[in-house]
Amino acid sequence: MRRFVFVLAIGLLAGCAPLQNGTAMTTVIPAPVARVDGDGSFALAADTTIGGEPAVARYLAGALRTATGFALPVGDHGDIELAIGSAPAVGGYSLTVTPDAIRLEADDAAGLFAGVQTLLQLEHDGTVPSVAIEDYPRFEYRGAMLDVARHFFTVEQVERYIDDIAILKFNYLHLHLTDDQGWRLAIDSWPGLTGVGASTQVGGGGFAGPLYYSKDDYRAIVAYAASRYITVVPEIDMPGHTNAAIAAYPELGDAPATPYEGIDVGFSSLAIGSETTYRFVDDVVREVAALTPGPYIHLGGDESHSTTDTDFLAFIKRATEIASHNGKTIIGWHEMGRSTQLPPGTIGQYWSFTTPQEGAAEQTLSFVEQGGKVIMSPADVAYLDMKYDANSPLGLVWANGPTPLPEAYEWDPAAIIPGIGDIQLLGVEAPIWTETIATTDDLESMAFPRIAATAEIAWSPAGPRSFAEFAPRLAAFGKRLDAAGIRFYRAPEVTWLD
Ligand code: TNX
Repeated sequence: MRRFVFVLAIGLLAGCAPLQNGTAMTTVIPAPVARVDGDGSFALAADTTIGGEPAVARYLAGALRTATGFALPVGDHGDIELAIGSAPAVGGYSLTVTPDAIRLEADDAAGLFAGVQTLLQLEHDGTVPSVAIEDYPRFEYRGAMLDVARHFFTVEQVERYIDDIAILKFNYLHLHLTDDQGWRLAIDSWPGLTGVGASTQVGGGGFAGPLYYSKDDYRAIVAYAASRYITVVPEIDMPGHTNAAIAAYPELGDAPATPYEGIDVGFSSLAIGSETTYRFVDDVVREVAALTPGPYIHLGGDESHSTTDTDFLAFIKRATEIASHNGKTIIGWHEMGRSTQLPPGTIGQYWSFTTPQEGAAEQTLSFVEQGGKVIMSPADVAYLDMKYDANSPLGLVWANGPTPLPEAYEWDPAAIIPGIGDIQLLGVEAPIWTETIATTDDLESMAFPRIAATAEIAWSPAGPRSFAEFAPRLAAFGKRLDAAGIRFYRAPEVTWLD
């Protein structure tokens, strides 16, 4: 413990020092808690061995093969040792690099995986600088959300995004699976949801295969995410954002609906007074819960502008009761906090601005008052589908205009709602809505580099944060994105390296 406090103190001092020439290339995003640089470096060679926890060791070998060309052997023990032992704190790891050996230690494989991401960012031209790092996350929940309803993304595309976010130590992928434009997950008891309900997307056709995941497809996504120590959070958005379901089953709505290819929100609602609706909720939630090894299921609840207040409250009470009987902790967008009858421990996801808009702070505090925690996704800084500037070819501007990169970095989730600090926060999430985003290139160039800013806010100790300090680290990170073939927007506030 004493050693750790010492290392921490030095690390914090080091964090304040200006970057030395050359050091910039081996900086890490998200910034670790404590780092002390040593002399010399570890040189990777064709006969360097990797040992310890086998799954993470194999992942590391694969990543180093891409980075260096060496196919390093993996065995019980190695020059690079991934040891299950103790961690400085939950979710964390310690990493020691000397010219002779690399040792990574954590209390589980997920912690080692986080440490491996640090190691991979330190590696440069086949060498890793001598260093001692002690690191752990500020927040337990570090999420990225992908909207596969407005535009569908295939299993392969989602797996690529999982790889993209894994390098930034995200550990949750929230999939927005249903919306007005499409229902994207097969539900055996209501097959029409992925018939008529998945017949289109924003802008209509232009897509060859089916616009939904079979259950096996979905299991493949969940398993792939797990191989990157990422837990999938499925979202079934209700009672609004349900045009696709109603188009498939008119009895679910008060009025008939047809498949929708536009980008308006707030025009659909499930029929609140009909028992069929609750049979539907029960069937869907049961089948989705059965596909979900993780603890959470997201029930939406946002922008239900076509549902009266009384109906909304009645629906949320019944739908959340049904869902909690399926053994999952519920997450809802902050409007769900209008209800004072939530199952205890329900998590609220805040999507208003860094200055809360009408009612949003109260609705979010309601989750805390009912024993739950909060995930922060302030739309004006954490929404990856906002334009970077007025000239961005993709993206929207409704959340207080474009979100330039520095704005995505210089905010603190514990400083938005009085009464919601680190203790009340489960974590931070960066959503990407896909009304204007249809391809992997679109997705990556909108997400990166802003998602690196959100990752640091979710993982690294609380600020003060300065974009001037972040920018050179991001420039170095840009080289890694180039090497990985990840498209990113060369934001003008950073001097990118050639
Ligand atoms: C608001 S924020 C939405 C989504 C849209 C998004 C576009 C929230 C919970 N709902 O339905 O896709 O804006 O940025």
